[in-house]
Amino acid sequence: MSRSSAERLSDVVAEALRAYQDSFEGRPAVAVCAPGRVNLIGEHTDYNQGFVLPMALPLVTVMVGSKTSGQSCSVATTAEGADDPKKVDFDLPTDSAPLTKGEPAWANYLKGVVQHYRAHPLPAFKAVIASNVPLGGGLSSSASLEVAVYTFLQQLCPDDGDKVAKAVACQQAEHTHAGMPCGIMDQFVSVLGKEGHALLIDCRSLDATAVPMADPGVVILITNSNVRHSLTGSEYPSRRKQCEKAAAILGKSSLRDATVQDLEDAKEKLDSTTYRRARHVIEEIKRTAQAAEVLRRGAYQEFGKLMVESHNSLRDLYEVSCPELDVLVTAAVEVDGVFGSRMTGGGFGGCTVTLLQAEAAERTIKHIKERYRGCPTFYITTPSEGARVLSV
Ligand code: GAF
Repeated sequence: MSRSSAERLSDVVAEALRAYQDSFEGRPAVAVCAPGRVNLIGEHTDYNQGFVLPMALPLVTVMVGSKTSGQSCSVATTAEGADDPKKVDFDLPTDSAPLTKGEPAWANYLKGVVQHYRAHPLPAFKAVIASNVPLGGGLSSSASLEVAVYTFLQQLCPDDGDKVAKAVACQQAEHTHAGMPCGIMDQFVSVLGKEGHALLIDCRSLDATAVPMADPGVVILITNSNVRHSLTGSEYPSRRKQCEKAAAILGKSSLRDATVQDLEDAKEKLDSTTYRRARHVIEEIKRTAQAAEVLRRGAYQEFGKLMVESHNSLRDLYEVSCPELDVLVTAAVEVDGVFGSRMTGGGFGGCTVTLLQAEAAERTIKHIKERYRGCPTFYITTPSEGARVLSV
């Protein structure tokens, strides 16, 4: 926590360079990185075409490598938690032989992005991936990997530079090769994140507005519960289906177009689970637009209140929280100087995000440690830049 983000980035780059030397010898021609993210508010709204308000983190996935001749690519990973084998070889895709998913799981993100890359012909390459985004911690380790791979490929075979299309291609990779029907938030902010700003993303138009967060007296504390419940795999797609069902019953193309009044009018046609899911989404979309406006004014108390409302709604209506996240949020908001706290990301474990006065950070961490039975990890953080090319 005491290390600066620049130091942490150079650690990951050094690790990638060492692994490259071990695996392939020499120095790579290209180095890039792409950040993980934390979402301040607007949860499970992206696939309902609503608003989200994430920011890019100083935690990144780095990819270093070089072009090679022929058709065969070779990529190794040093990322903690990646399944075996840590090195894969595969041929560039062709129309008759596309890259398909398989094992190891970490390589599916890589192969998915190669398959969905938007410019041709791609040369073969050898590369190493390293990351300090905690895997499965709800800080978008997957999106940061996808966006790092895409950014790397751009250096080998430039595309048209359309950043939104880049995010969409990475989202497609996650759908087809990781089997996760995610929304656009994580890939979008990993590509377009802006230092010192959160991004208010309209997930319908795919427009984003940067909201400044440069008050030195206010910080973001991320607390990783270090738990991941196995429900995640099936629950996310099922939530998505419930939302689609609710929208169809309300006669809307998405819940973005629905109001609480529409929901009340149709209450008799909805089972209680579908009603609660839709209620969360409709209110969360409204809360997120309001939160961005409040943040712009520096009204942190109001912002904090909206964060807590969001958490309660995710816990009670959307049912994606878990006891560990609830304890972390309750503990955080007990501390003087904390504006608000909530779970962040898909849920069922992972992290909470807390907005607080900088001077309250130490006592908040101490208090959470006393109240939480598990082994939390803390990051005090500020908004960072999206994917970028590094010098080698
Ligand atoms: C995951 C998904 F990948 C995002 O698209 C988003 O839906 C989020 O869960 C919940 O807000 O991170």
